[in-house]
Amino acid sequence: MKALILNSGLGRRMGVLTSEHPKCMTEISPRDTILSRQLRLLAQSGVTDVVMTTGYFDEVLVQYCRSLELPIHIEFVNNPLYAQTNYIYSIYCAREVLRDQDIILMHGDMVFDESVLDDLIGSERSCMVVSSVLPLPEKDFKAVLHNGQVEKVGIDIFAGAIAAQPVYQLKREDWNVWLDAICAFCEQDQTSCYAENALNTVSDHCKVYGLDVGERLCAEIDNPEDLAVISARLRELENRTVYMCFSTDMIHSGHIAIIRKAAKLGRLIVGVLSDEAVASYKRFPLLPFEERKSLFESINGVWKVVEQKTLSYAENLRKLRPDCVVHGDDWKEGFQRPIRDEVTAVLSEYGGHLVEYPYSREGKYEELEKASRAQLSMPDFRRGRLKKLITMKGLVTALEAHSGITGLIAEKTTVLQEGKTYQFDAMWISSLCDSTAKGKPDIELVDMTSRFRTIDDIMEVTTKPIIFDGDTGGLTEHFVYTVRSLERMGVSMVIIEDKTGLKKNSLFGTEVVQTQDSIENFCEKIRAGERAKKTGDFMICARIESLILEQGMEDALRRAFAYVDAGADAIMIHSRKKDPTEIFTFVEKFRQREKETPIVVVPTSFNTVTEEEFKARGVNVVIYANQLTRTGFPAMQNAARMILENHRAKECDDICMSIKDIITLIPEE
Ligand code: SPV
Ligand code: MG
Repeated sequence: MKALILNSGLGRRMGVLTSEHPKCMTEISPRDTILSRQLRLLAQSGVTDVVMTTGYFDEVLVQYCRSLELPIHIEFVNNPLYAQTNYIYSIYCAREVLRDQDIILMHGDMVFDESVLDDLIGSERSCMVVSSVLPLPEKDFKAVLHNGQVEKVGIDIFAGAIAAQPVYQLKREDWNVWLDAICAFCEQDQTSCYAENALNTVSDHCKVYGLDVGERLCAEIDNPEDLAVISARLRELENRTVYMCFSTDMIHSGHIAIIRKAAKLGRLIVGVLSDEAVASYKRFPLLPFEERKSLFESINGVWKVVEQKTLSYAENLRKLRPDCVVHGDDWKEGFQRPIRDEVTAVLSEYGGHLVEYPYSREGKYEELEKASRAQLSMPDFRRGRLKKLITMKGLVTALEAHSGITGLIAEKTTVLQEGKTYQFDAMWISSLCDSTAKGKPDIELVDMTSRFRTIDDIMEVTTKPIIFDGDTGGLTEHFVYTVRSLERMGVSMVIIEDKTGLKKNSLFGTEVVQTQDSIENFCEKIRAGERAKKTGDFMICARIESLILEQGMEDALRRAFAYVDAGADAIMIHSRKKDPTEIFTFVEKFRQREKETPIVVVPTSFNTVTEEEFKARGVNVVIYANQLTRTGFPAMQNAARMILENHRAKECDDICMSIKDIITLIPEE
């Protein structure tokens, strides 16, 4: 595709402004003349072949074009009769280099928005810029359309006409028809009319359609008043800001394409979601915030990068007041809908607007996303994430999982509330639930090999960090092997409780005989475990049973500090009271001396306390230890009973998942 720019004319109405150079060299902004802007935009749109007709100050014009050093090839064609003829004759002079081409035709005094040029170039059929919203100009071009097709163009036609601009995209076959008509006109000495006069004689065969650009900028500069108006309009355009938000850590061609489009609307500010927001929204980011920020900073067209701390755009929009927000149209439905509604509401507070482009989820993106999920599930990636999440969020939550399917539930369940998404951060492999699933009591009867098998089943289908219930840790000599195995598998934390002998579940409390280990013994076990560790990522958490075994607060605190001194990476305080007071007291007293070591709680009994309150008090990990087991098995018992009672399965159908749902629950790779 070639561009034809008509620059032969005298530009008389510009007065002194054209006393030393042609009109197209008039400055319209600190960085551009009319011509440099046209050429720059053409080059950016990939049109690098230009035919330029010259006449008035032709030498000056040629020198000027060279000085611009744009990646464009320009063929200059002089119209020696420029003072006596109109541009129809300039085109005639250039006919040999114009025939049999798709052409972008524009007058040398046209200034237009970049998006107008994009639409023009992107048009599948020949077209001319028109505007159905602008008033009819007194002296300039107007067009009459029939079924969208241009029937007639001229300056004197008013009836049934709309405003038009001499900017065209012409497909080769249409252009050849028009060019032949131009040649016929010139060969009959009709050289002082418009080229459009020739077009009007062949509009039946030269099918040019109106490209309605509405209010977008596309105007010619004829006189100093036009210049003032258009320069002001450009200043406004160039100061416009556009906002987009990204959560991705993988930039692909789809992102680049939408960034390019957005950058054409103004100076593009990219909001990069904080690590915490990404982790709560989809998955743990492969690249930390700073790296994702640099990625966007290095993309051409991005003016500025800022942090967006939540899924909600409101804070950044109120601060930055961008003229528009750009997004794919996929968020009109689904869980992002409330976020979109909020964006629309905030934009309307100050007159900003939303621009949405059709969104198509690329297969390539799905592939990349799958690959990063696979990476997140690898032991080295998974292991370190619990520590990072604790640092990032202050408080993390873990849900019990005892099989592949319960692992998937912990992995995939998300809830959207008031523009925020919530999901569990980690999984807890409970000794109680693992044993229960195997029909065994929670007395360290299920051996480590079997427990590791459970971990493996879960790891195979999930990516989230794992906290393993290590019971008492067994003999110190055995515990060191457990630590190494868990660490190698990619588990993030093992929690061992300070009991010894035949362990029973803590929720029995003192109803059964349970023996607490001595501080010395347990500290030695912690030290041995710490020595066995190979990475700084893996955490050993010491669980204090003093409150369960009614040994009092002093004992609990003494043990907690001793365990921290022995090297424990975290401590867990347990209680079976409904009233959370003793937990709160412990946390408060522990935090008075120990600011950093993470505190873990399992609020099965004291379950009225919210995560927010735990966080405010200084707790770092909340484990929901057995809720999937306690809800799943009663449902099964109920179904079994119903079948027995009715001697058939029909009655329990209503409480069953459909066969289709169960088959599609787990998609195949
Ligand atoms: C488990 O889930 O196995 C635990 C927590 O150890 S508790 O059952 O509360 O002791
Ligand atoms: Mg347990």
